[in-house]
Amino acid sequence: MTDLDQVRAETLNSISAASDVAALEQVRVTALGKKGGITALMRMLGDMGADERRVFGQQINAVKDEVAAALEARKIVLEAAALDQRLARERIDVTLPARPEAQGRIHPISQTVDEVVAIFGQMGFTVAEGPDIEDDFHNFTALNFPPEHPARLMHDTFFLPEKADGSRLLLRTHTSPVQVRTMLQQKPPIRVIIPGRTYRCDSDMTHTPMFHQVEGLVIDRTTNMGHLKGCLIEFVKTYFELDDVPVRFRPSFFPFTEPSAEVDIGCSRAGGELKIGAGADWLEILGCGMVHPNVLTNCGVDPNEYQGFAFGMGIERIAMLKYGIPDLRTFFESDLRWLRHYGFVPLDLPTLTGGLAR
Ligand code: 2NL
Repeated sequence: MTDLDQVRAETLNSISAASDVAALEQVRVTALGKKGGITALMRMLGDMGADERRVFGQQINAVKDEVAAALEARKIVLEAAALDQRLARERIDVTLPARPEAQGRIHPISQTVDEVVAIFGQMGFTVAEGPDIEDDFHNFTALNFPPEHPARLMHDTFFLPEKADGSRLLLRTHTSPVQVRTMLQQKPPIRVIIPGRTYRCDSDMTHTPMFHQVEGLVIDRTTNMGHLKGCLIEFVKTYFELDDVPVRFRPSFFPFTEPSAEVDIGCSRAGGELKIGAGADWLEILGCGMVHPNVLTNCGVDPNEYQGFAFGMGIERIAMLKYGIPDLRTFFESDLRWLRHYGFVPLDLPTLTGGLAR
């Protein structure tokens, strides 16, 4: 047996014995690499005479081709085996039952915001957000609160320490400054709702220093009181999941709207139990009005071209009414037993087709 026969036989044996792609690569290097057996034989060609070199050269090339083909064939087999192993290892039985139900609960505030967003989203509103820390212009001045007007005091504002220039930032007392920012940034038509935290220095049975509001704003060339009424009546029916609920618009006052109204819905308090829907009594649920021309002007919107309506409501209040939560202060006590009782399952997202709350 010549050296070539021996290298050929050993290499082909090692190829069939290689148990994975890495071992196979090692075999290739041992035969064909710089210091490989076949490579060493090829170096001998240089010392041969022309006839001998031609014969040996052909033999060695044939062996190289044979080895290359064997390497390739073995590689395909080993790669397929490796893939099979990996598929077996990563196998997932998709028919297994889902994991046990999540223990966490969605807080009624988040749930209510999600429901309100779903309802107004369907009507074509987008959601906007803004900073909790505001300045006097966005929270008061732009909204037509006269300077030193008692309305500013009415809001029981939390102020931050005074700055060198005498001005002081504040915690927003309503979400309206976000509408101001929206009007300053976007051109009409505008349809936005703004859910968010608000702050007032007030704490008793029915007030917490931090609470939540959703406000809405619609601005277009011909937006009118009829649009406001239609939009809010539709909202109330969808939110309380009642086909027929009496709605009353009662004249009111806000510095930023003219005319202004408060919206009451029908209810019954017979037997000491509150039931929303037809009944002898009324329940106030939100405030609204046509945006005051001064506010439009302050926000860069020409009141001779555009008009709009706005509304605002307290999230805690509408959550308490819908879900029968009797005490406002329990919202922020972080009591897990309360959350297990009043909270919502994370995957039950509110949709108008699937049901708002389940
Ligand atoms: C309420 C009443 C309201 C608004 C909020 C608003 C915002 C801009 C211009 C005009 Cl930028 N109005 N917001 C209007 C009417 C009522 O809230 O009872 N909130 C809890």
